[in-house]
Amino acid sequence: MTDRISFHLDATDGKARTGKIQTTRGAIRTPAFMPVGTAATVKGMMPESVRATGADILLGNTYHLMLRPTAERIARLGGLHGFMNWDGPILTDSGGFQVMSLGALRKLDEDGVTFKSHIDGSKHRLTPERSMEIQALLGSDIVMCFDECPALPADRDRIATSMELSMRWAKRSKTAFGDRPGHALFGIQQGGLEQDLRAQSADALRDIGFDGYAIGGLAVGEGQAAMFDCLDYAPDQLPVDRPRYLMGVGKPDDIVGAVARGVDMMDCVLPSRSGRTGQAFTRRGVVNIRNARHADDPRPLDAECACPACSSYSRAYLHHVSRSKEMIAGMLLTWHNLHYYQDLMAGMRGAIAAGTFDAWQAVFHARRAEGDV
Ligand code: PRF
Ligand code: ZN
Repeated sequence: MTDRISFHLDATDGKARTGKIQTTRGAIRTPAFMPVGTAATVKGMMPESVRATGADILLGNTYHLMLRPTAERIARLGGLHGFMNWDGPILTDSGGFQVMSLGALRKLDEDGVTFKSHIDGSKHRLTPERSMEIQALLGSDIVMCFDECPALPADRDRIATSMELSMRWAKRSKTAFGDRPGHALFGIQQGGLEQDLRAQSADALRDIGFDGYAIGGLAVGEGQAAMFDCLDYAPDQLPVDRPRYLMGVGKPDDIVGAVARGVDMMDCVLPSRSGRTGQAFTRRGVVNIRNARHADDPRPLDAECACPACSSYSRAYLHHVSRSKEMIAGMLLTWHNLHYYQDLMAGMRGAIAAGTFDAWQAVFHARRAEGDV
């Protein structure tokens, strides 16, 4: 055990990498998928079940937790890990992105952003300093810089101005974070789809110096082809010896494409959110369990999946409880989806270590193309 978060690469295959991030609360095997536990819970899942899917780390949100139950209350109760009964590492997002997507009457200035809560309309303010304070109160293991991210498409001037502001906020985030042994601070690259702005952003972050580097500002409306074009160069602009985290991505094929381009960590609400609406991710693509064709189907959702939903229940049962909006439907489908995502990551880690990632990707795409039969 060390009091520093360290990153060790075990193998590379093309641009794809596999390794470990060592934290005081355990190792994170990379490429890693982080389930989203926005409000101190991965919706519908007990933390031990999330762990059983193969997750090494969870993501939490400054924005939601500062509004309810507040960071100060969580700190008084001993921190987020104990509060939510998850003893593994937690990464927290810094709030800026969620303010922009969820908050009302947002007002952005050089110092920070003022907004109204989506819960009760109350007025709040976030600055880089306050975001660092909240993430420290939560006890987050990996803290994210406070940044700003325009939705795409946006014009180049807007993207440049916003990126420059985010870089000034990155500097303030680093100063406010200070020196906290055992806790890591990640910078966030911005710059939209402009290669030179991404390079400027990467240089600015590297000059400040962070424990890891995120790629922000993608998966905000540009589509997969444009995102992949950006990922053809963006990871290469970041330090090779630090983890690279692609924020808020994505569908299984987005994740595979990102890993192939040199990304080490990802998070997305998709597997948990889709589970609650009857969507299942499988080796043969997306299955909508509410579709009438499953009503009499005694087969498991995915015969190759070892999760509880697939080992103990039929498609007919999952169809019935999902259509009936029973709580167990969201629980079982979320469990399956998170298990599938973690199997996907484990498969990629194994293939990268074996030097067979190209062949692995070919099988991944071929099986999806066969479809659910
Ligand atoms: N910044 C932060 N969080 C994020 C993003 C970002 O750009 C994204 C973009 N996909 C998701 N979450 N701080
Ligand atoms: Zn399953």
